[in-house]
Amino acid sequence: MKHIDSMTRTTTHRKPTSSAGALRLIGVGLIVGAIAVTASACGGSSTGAADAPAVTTAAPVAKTVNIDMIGKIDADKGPVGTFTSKEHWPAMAPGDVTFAAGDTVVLTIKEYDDAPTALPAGSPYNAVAGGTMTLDGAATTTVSNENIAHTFSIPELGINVPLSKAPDGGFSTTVFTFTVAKDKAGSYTWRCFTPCGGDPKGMGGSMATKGWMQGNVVVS
Ligand SMILES: [Cu+2]
Repeated sequence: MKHIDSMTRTTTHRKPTSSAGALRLIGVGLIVGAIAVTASACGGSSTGAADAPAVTTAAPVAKTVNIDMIGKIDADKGPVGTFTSKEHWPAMAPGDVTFAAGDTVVLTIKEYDDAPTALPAGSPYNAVAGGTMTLDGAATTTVSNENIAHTFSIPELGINVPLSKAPDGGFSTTVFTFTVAKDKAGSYTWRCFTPCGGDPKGMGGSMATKGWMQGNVVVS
């Protein structure tokens, strides 16, 4: 309304040369006022009419996606339902995960494996990468070799989630929050980098088998 007032004042405060001229100037003032009201109805910006199509075709608002995984153990101990019953074959379930690029993904992993598996000295996989992480509710940026059991890693996306061993008879809870850029949609493989598999180097068996210590990641 302030805009209209200033327009009207500027127009009607001119000194008319005749009564007919005064009426004409007031009429112009009303037309200018009407145009100002129209512009305000489009959002009030100076380019309201030009902006309108862009607003109606804007991309959908990114959503938050929750994904839950369980880190299973290979021996017959711990809570029922978390065993793989295959010696040296720990697993993460479900093996495959799907989410959309641009979404905020909250990945919650309950790790039941209570045995640490150290990474080689100097490994980058002790450190959190590609998002933020809490371990049992506390902000965490790295997990030491004394505590690390597995990792959930997607190297192509710069994502690494070091998973802490479970307390005796329980589980650790890791919550990792991340967003994959829109131009990174595609198919990837997540894998574990601790040498937790069955061969002498710890990289065989479950480590080399999808659905166990690796799986598919589909970013739509
Ligand atoms: Cu592992």
